[in-house]
Parts: sequence; structure tokens; C-alpha cells
Amino acid sequence: MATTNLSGQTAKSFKSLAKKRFAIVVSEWNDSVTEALYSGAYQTLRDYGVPKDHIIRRNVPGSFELSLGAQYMAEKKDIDAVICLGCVIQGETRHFEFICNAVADGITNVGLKFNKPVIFGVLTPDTQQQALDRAGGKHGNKGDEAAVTAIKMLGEFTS
Ligand code: DLZ
Repeated sequence: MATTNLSGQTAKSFKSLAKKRFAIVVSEWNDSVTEALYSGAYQTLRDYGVPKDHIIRRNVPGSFELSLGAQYMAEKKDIDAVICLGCVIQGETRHFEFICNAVADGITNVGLKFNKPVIFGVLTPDTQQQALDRAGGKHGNKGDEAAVTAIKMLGEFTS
């Protein structure tokens, strides 16, 4: 399956990004994957010129909690964009569907409620290997892509 891979975009510093503040909300479930997503997102923001102290990390227990974690951060006036990172792996029960649907809807609603970019950086693979392939593996790093998406939504890539 083709995977859109933005990881290879040329990193350039944008002066205006030095003033932007990003929250990254990270799910602790499947943490070998979500830590890799976080590293990718953090490094991409840094590569584009976001200062270290303008990147605020918060953890939540699982992906289901990402929406509320995102809301806590999006309601802060000094946060310009929120990046949500999680990994829900298909299991034998319907838990997967409930979590994926809830977090997709929840994150969408937070962005609309606060009129800010709230980025869906949640992997929903069938297997752990598929997740690792997308967290710094052969399909790139979706954490990088989530950071690029946040920057795009702030207008930094528009001409
Ligand atoms: C319970 C659960 C399960 C079975 N699987 C995952 C998963 O693959 N990825 C993930 O991020 N979280 C999982 N969780 C935890 C839920 O997201 C949530 O933390 C709990 O249901 C408590 O609300």
C-alpha cells in the first residue's frame, strides 16, 4: 500500500516559526512506537526553527485519552497547534474500533472547537511491525509528517 511520505521534505527554518508554540500529546500505549513518533515530530519542529522551549510535551495513558489531552492544551491561549501521537494495534476484539473512532472524532472536534490545528498522528495498524515501519522504519515516520502537517496548517508553507 502506498504511504504518503512527507518525511523527506527539505528542512528550512522559517522565521515566523520561532514565535509559534506547539503541544505534543503522546499516548503511553505501545510506547516503543509512540516514542519514535515523538522523536520524529520533535526533531522536525526543531529542524524548521521551533525553539526547544516552544515545544511542550504531555503524556496520556492511551490513545482514547488523546482528545482530552489535546483539549487541555488547545484551550491554552499561548499554544498555536497541538500534535496528537498514538498507536492503536488491531486486536481480537472490537476495542480497536471504539478507540480509533473516538479519538478521530475527538481530535477533530477539539480542532474545530478551538479553531486551531489539532493533528491526528495516530497509527492504526494490524501489527506491531506495520507500526514500526511507520515510526522511523521503511515507510518513514508519521511523527515527522504530523509535525509538517501542523506547520502547514499554520500557513508556514503557503506562498
Ligand atoms: C485498552 C487499550 C487497548 C486494548 N489497546 C490500545 C492500543 O492498542 N493503543 C492505545 O493507544 N490504547 C489502547 N488501549 C487503551 C485505551 O486507549 C485507553 O487508555 C483505555 O481504554 C482507558 O480509557
